[in-house]
Amino acid sequence: HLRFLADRLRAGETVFCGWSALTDPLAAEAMARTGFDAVCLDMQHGFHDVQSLRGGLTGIVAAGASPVLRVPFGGLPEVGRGLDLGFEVVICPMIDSESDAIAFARAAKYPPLGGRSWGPARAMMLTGSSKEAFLQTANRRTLAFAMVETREALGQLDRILAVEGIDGVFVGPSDLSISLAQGTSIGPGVEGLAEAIKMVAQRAAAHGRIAGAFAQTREDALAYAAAGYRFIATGPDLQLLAAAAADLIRSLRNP
Ligand code: 3PY
Ligand code: MG
Repeated sequence: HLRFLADRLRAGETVFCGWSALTDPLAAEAMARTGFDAVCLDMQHGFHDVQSLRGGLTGIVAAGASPVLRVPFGGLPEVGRGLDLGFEVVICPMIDSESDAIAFARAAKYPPLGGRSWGPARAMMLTGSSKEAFLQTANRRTLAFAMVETREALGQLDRILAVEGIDGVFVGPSDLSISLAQGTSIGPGVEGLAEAIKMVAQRAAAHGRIAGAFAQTREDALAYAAAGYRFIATGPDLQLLAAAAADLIRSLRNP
């Protein structure tokens, strides 16, 4: 593809990212072929592992979309492995404090922003650059998104956003709702969730960072875009498949 997702987001474009839980590379490729700007392979709640990332990334890139990775909880080793494979964006779950954010940035960025370790053989094939050129451009070509999905993270939001090497935040509304409701409830109706979602976009903009969020529904995706979110992920492949199948069988039983 002509431009990296980082360039498009920094230019202020709104990008939509499909979400893949299924490890068959055709699932991610099918989403990438539909016109999504990017597709995220999910190692946290999806079924992806280091093996399935390779084929999934190949399908996404072949379809002209940008490859995005969500690492597992605490998955700092997977941050470097994912970037070495050529993922353009890495999303890290449950970044609750400034020190979590610093550890994530350290894994995702080469010095002076961090301490990423060298070994991007596959990523260099994709960018076609020399070692020197790769090293000089990697920190700005790739994006580190810290997930804000707890009450603690909201409390430290400005400090998380100020960490050099954190390019953006990514709201997980399910976990954030559980945290705000102290485990008594989940979902968009939880008190304080809507305000928190608006506030995160404003604070991100104030720090010159990118606001991203996971949207459960089409309506949420459009509301996030209107609230200033620029990286909007939605539609896990497994759920889309199940929903389309449910519609089809319902319409066949009740023609
Ligand atoms: C959440 O809503 O908690 C998420 O992590 C979305 O992927
Ligand atoms: Mg979550």
